[in-house]
Amino acid sequence: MRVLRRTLGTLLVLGSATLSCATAQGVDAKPGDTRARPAAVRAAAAPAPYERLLPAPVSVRAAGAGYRFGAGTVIRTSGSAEEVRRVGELLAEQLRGPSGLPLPVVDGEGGDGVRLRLDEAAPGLGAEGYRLDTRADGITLTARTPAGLFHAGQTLRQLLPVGGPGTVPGGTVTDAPRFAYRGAMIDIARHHFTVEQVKRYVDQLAQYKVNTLHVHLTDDQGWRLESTAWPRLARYGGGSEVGGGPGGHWTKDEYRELVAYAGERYVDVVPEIDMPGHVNAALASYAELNCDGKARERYTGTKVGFSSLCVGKERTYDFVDDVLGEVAELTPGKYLHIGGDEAHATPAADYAAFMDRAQAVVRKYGKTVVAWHQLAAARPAPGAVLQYWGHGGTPAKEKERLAQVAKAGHPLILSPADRLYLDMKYDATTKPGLAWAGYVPVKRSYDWDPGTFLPGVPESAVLGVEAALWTETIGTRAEWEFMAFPRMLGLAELGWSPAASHDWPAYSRRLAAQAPRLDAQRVTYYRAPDVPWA
Ligand code: IFG
Repeated sequence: MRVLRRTLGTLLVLGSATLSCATAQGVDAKPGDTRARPAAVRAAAAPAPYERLLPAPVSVRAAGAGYRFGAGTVIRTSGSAEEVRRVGELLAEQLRGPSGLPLPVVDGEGGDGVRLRLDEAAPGLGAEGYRLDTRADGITLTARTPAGLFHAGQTLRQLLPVGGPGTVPGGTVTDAPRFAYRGAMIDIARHHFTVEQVKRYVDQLAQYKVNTLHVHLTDDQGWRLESTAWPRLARYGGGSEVGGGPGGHWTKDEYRELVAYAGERYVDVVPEIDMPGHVNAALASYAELNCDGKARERYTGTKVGFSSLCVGKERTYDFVDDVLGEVAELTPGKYLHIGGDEAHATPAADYAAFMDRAQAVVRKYGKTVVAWHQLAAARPAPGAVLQYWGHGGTPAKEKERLAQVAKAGHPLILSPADRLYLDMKYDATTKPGLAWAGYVPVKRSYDWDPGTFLPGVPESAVLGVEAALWTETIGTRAEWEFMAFPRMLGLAELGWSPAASHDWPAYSRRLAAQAPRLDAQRVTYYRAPDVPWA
């Protein structure tokens, strides 16, 4: 990793192993060699747009004249696949914003403007990377996949003033993500949220190259997804939520709508049906699911760990098979999350036996298991992914077990509660949220390295990172956005940017520079005191 340290103390990372060939043409970082220093570096004034990019790209080479982006700009998708044209249309819509710039999307490479080019042979860009070349006559986005072109477009958005014309300085951004899985979880079970509200979150996540939305669909307080085979789950079990509100649920069509919307923005939806614990809504909906044959009352409190499916009853496995089969049918992505956390009302041997069967069902429907890391104490199925949600107080032996499981070939998603649980208060002044894992200020949420975080877990075993927003205390979009932003941008950076670009002072300045964009999008983010907002 070659790094050019700027006089302003900002890290501009030049190249990484995956992009070595791309940076072969990159700047050769010999201290003092001003010729090699990108124009953006020489401009010691306010940081050039390249300096503000979040997540930080792998390499930036600023040079040459810039491109005037404005009323005359055309978006060109050169005779490519229909999907590239769709990316072009979506990018035009995003770049237009409130400005009303025409930005027609035309088919055909020639002429100036913003060109989207698929190049399967583009070196070192991988499945999501891109190159963004800006010269006086236009801007060329190159990627091996439409996802890469989409990500290039999100970078271009940040190189322009919010929603309007402007000049993009000449130069080349070459970029690719550090981790494959960059996720956000939203709990719509404790408090019901609509598909429209979740779509807005998808827009915000995709803007920062987050590529996975994990939806926690079921819990003690509510079942939020329609089931054909077990209709009372949503119709009755969805009629409650924390605090006693009306709750609600999504029809299958609404769920399909969210999956499609997210897919167009290269965000994969991972559904979670939590089991064998966190199931009171199901036990309230069907007496036959209870060991004693009696339906439970619906629950509107915030306790956890008191409910369990009846592991010894065969009817339970009809339920598991039907529900997971229906969810798998709605899931184009590879992952299906079966929860597995806080099964305190399920004896350990029963838990292991249950999870063996539940994992086999997931596999039968062609999906890959994701489960909370408690599965490590049972028998993770081959290829199962474990999601770590431990914290400073998690016993060492629990972490050691995780390292063993990782070594046995189970990828980990890191969601440490004292870093990435967005329902953790920022500090004592935070109104919503909880504090059982301690306060999580913006800096603490960002300032750690997933590649070295868990002892004995090498970076190669880390599939990625995910920030989870549990909604026991979050009932409105304003509270949601207050807790999720700006910490979600730290997740985006941890998941995408090279380890060597990790630097709180530089990151905090780039984060502060996102304020006009967040303001324009009316995001009710927390202007945290540990961020140098303008
Ligand atoms: N832990 C529970 C969540 C939620 C959370 C609130 C997990 C995996 C505490 N399980 O996190 O259901 O109650 O911070």
